[in-house]
Amino acid sequence: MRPITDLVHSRTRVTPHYAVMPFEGFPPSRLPGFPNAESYVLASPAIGADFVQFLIDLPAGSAGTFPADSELQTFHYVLDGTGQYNNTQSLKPGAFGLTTPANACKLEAETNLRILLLRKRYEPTANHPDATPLLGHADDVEQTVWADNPDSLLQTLVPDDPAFDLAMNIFTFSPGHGLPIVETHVMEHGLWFLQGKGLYHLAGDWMEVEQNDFIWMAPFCPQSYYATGPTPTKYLYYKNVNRDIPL
Ligand code: UGY
Ligand code: MN
Repeated sequence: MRPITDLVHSRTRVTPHYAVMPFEGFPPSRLPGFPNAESYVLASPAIGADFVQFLIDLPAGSAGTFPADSELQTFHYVLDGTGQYNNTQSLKPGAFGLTTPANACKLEAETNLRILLLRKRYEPTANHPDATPLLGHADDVEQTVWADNPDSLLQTLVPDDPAFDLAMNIFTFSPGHGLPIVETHVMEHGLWFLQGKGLYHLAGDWMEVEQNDFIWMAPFCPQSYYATGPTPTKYLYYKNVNRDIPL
């Protein structure tokens, strides 16, 4: 919270095509499965998104659960702290996983745990009637050179495989580098700014963005980015992929 003597000027902007929302503007709420946690809804159908994204602060010694569900898969990514996921994964910054709808997603905090969660309805296909689970750590995911530029590196935390209907990627851009074009595509994005700062082009607006900002981009939102100094940019973003477009 800012001192009461400061002005309340904000970079927050919500439009039909995109939203830039610095974290300071989100009030915490409680989720039924996470009664001890401060939960922040970053994106939901209320803004036009076809997914829900949360940031959850789970205090040390407490736990939270999304119960098994017939439709919703849950992706988790640890921003800070330590804990356990379903008694099968040690949580620390960079740990991630995908829980299929058939399973509960239980998170236990050993130290204060700050975690990003994204929930999406799984879209079955003939070859992949059921969602596929996944566990990993960002440090173990290869950084590949993107767009022939060694100063722009991409990590695909969820493999680019038809078994998965979502991508969760981390971009790392050296200062001065970014997306070399304005891209426009049917996929949505939910983007959490992990590190650094820069300029995001969103539907014709150039927006200053930095660590702890959240950006939602609607389908066909024209978008581009370049990092400004002095540290590299890192952002984690969601994208719906690998499925037909329902008509
Ligand atoms: O994968 C993407 O669509 C990515 N290039 N978009 C973005 O970073 N805004
Ligand atoms: Mn994109």
